[in-house]
This record gives sequence, structure tokens and C-alpha cells, in this order.
Amino acid sequence: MQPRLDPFTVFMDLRTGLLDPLPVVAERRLGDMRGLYAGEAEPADQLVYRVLSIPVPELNSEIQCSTTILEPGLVGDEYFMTKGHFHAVRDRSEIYIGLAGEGRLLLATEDGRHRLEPLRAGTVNYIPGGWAHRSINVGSDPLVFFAAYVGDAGHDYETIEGRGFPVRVVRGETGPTVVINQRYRR
Ligand code: S6P
Ligand code: ZN
Repeated sequence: MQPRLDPFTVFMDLRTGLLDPLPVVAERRLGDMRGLYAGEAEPADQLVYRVLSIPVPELNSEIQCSTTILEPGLVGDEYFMTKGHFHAVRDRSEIYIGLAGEGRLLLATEDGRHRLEPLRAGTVNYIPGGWAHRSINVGSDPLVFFAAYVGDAGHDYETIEGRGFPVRVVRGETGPTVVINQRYRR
């Protein structure tokens, strides 16, 4: 076969997740996340996370790679988190490699099962197809992780925007606490 791409190398700072050369950067602010938190997501311009993506074609022959830098913070008692998504092609899987900070990876199936996994420096999370995933920063420093996933996975945000995850992770008296999401609809 004729190769589609030439080899290339990107340098990653393993503590900050920053990539060199700096690839495509997407920013998510509280104003982008209305309806996902139980409380009011204010102020709208507050940065919550950045996703630095290495651009490759969205084909199942490729591997998409990105780092996520998720700031520490709270909306009410709910920790800063990513929007969360199913892959548009549901059976596409992914791995996360934790680089810095203290987090949780919340996963859920369409039939309402959920799991909470650790996400910190040294964790390798395997996210099988069919599991929606959201990362949550429960610490006081940025949560940084590297993601690699099947190139044509795509992202379905609408399903999570409509139904939420079955649980939320909030700051409790003894630390991060899992509570039922009262707005969850299966
Ligand atoms: C992509 C992978 C991550 C997330 C990123 C932001 O499949 O899971 O790169 O895109 O952590 O989360 P979200 O839910 O806003 O895409
Ligand atoms: Zn994903």
C-alpha cells in the first residue's frame, strides 16, 4: 500500500501535557457547559479545560491523540469536569494515561450502569466501546491526561447533554463523594 501519512514526532511535557509543536487547541469554559452541572455554571468566561489534539484524519486506520488539561474548581459543590461523551461510533474504544493531578474517570452505559475509576499520574484507563466517559478534577492542581482512540470514533455530546450521567462527584465533608444525579434520565 501507499502510506497515507509521513511519520512525525510531537514532544510532550509529561507534567503539564503541553505539546510541541502546539497542535489544535479547543477551550471549554463554564458558558459552554450550561445544564451539565447541578448548579449555575458561572462566570461564563471561566476556563474549565483545554484539549490539545494532534491532527490526523478521522479514519479507523488512524489513532487520534490529545492531551486534556482540566483546571481545578467547583460549581457549587460539584468538581470541574469535562462535558463527557459517547463515541458517535459506539463501539470505538479509547485509553487515557494519567500524567498529573488527582481525578476520577466517570463512565456510564446507555442502559444506566456506571463506574468510577482513578485518574492520576500513572493510571492507564481502558475505556471500552459503549461507555460514555467524563473526567473530573477532584484535586487542587490541573488534572492532565493523554488520550488515544480509534480515529473515526467521533463524539456524541447530545446524549449526555440530554440525559446526564447517573451520578455526580461532589466535594463532601471527607473528600470526593458520589451522589445520585437527580436530573438523570435513562
Ligand atoms: C476524546 C477523549 C478526550 C476528550 C477530552 C475532553 O475521545 O475522550 O480527548 O475529548 O478529555 O472531553 P469532552 O467530553 O469535552 O470531549
Ligand atoms: Zn472519548
